[in-house]
Amino acid sequence: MNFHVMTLFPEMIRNGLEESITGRAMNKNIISLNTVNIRDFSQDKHLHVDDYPYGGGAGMVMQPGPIYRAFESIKAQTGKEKLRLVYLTPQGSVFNQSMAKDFAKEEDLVFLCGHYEGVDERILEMIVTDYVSIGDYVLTGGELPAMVMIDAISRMVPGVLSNDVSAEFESFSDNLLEYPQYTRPEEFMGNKVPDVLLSGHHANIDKWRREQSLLRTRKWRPDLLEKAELTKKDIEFLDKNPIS
Ligand code: 4G1
Repeated sequence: MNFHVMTLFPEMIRNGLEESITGRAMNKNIISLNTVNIRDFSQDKHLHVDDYPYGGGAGMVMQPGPIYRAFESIKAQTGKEKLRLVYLTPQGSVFNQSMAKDFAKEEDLVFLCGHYEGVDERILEMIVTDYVSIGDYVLTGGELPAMVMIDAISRMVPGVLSNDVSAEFESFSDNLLEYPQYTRPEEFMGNKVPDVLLSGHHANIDKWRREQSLLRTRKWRPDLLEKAELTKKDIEFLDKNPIS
């Protein structure tokens, strides 16, 4: 899968994604990252890419020309006339795991990162196919949202995760929070690992983990529990264990 990112801060995107699992996936050529510096497409002698908003108001707005030409260069490079283009914006649909899976089906995916007060509306109407937000807070630019999306989408691309991790994940994309994890030592500063995990009794371990997931989801993310597919046993267990 090829990610293309139109940004004023290409280094930020590259530096963030070349580490860890996304970095390894790039080295293995399972994904690629093409950062396109919008400033390279300025035709201004001072390399400006922004100007004052018509109608007045605070701050600056990114101009349509450099973004248009940056996108044309990506179309030329891919040889594709139609490309899915995500504009990261607080006005977009809130990103989730099912969107990550859907975007992971694309061969090429283009991101446009805004800065200042945003981007001239006319170029958005011309090229954007998807308006996406990563949540409700104020940021300085769309770069971190693009990195968040690329990370989440990459791990849905076949070959990026090891087989056992992706199989494990599939069984947990079920709207429940994960159960607590423990590793060595068996006792840390007087705190022991739950006995059941040391028992070697796999049915009991699975049951305990399922119950922990149910309890945590009810306590911290009751909104998710409403979307989860609960068995009769799950419901019985929750009813027998009142909220702590
Ligand atoms: C009004 C948050 C403005 C921010 C209301 C999540 C935030 C892109 C995102 C802003 C951005 C709220 C995102 C705000 C984002 C132009 C450049 C927009 C940065 C910009 C709640 C600044 N998910 N924010 N405006 O943060 O790009 O994708």
